[in-house]
Amino acid sequence: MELRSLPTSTVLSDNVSICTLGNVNVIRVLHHKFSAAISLFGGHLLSFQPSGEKDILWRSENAIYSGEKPIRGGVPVCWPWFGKVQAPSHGFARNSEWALNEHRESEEGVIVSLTLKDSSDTLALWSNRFLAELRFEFSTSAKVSLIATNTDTKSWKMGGALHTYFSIGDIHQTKVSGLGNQYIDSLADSKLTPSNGTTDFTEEVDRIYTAPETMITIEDPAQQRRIRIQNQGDNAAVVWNPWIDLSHEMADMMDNGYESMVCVESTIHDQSVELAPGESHTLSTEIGLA
Ligand code: TA6
Repeated sequence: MELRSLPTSTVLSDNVSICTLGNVNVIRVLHHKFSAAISLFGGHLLSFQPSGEKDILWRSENAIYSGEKPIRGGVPVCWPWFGKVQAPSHGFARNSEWALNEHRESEEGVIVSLTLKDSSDTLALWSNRFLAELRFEFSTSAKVSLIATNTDTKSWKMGGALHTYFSIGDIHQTKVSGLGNQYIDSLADSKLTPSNGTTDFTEEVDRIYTAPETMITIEDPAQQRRIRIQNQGDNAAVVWNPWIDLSHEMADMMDNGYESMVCVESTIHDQSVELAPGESHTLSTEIGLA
């Protein structure tokens, strides 16, 4: 799906327009340094492509743009929890319609901000009042920040993840480093397992690295490139590749989809951030080519 060529429904400025993909409204940003696309459904970054490069983000060829199910690929926003803490899995933010708050542009890049507030729908799932902002800062790299504010009169706890799907040439040649010295193995009863900080991929991987370095690197020799990831406000980096069987099981994934993607996620696991009324927390990830 070529996002650059979607028909425009509304022009917002020289660089920013709105277009439609299936049932979702997409903010498309075309700038001389990059192009990007954000779905308002989920506040979901679908594409980030520095000029002259292939997309850094992976999207499933079978992704569903119904405006009901989370989109497979890009940067799903998992919030206010990560995983199956309660239903829906990975929180409601990725299933919610976000509002465009502002967009600003310059020679250097473009900033887009979206917001999501508590509503009767969210309160039925999670009884806390909040304001969440997603701030996208695009230039030659892309920084995604999720700023959560407690607008309630009581404290609440949150987790979450910026569940980034990276596009790689060949998973069999891919190596991720900077992951730190241990991980919780979600495929082995959450066993705490020592690590040398690097992993390659020969089977399904679903790991919560609890002491990642400030810079994580994906080596992608098949596309002759290296992706750099800098996360903040997290307490873990989740690394996930579904491999063969799970790719077959997922309706919105091609059978061979696992070969060209890897997730490296800026994560708050265990609902470990507690916010008092009026307090905010920022979880971010910055991605770019080395
Ligand atoms: O982040 C890894 C993970 O939690 C895996 O366990 C895997 O199931 C994946 O996310 C995708 O979850 P989803 O709900 O999007 O199918």
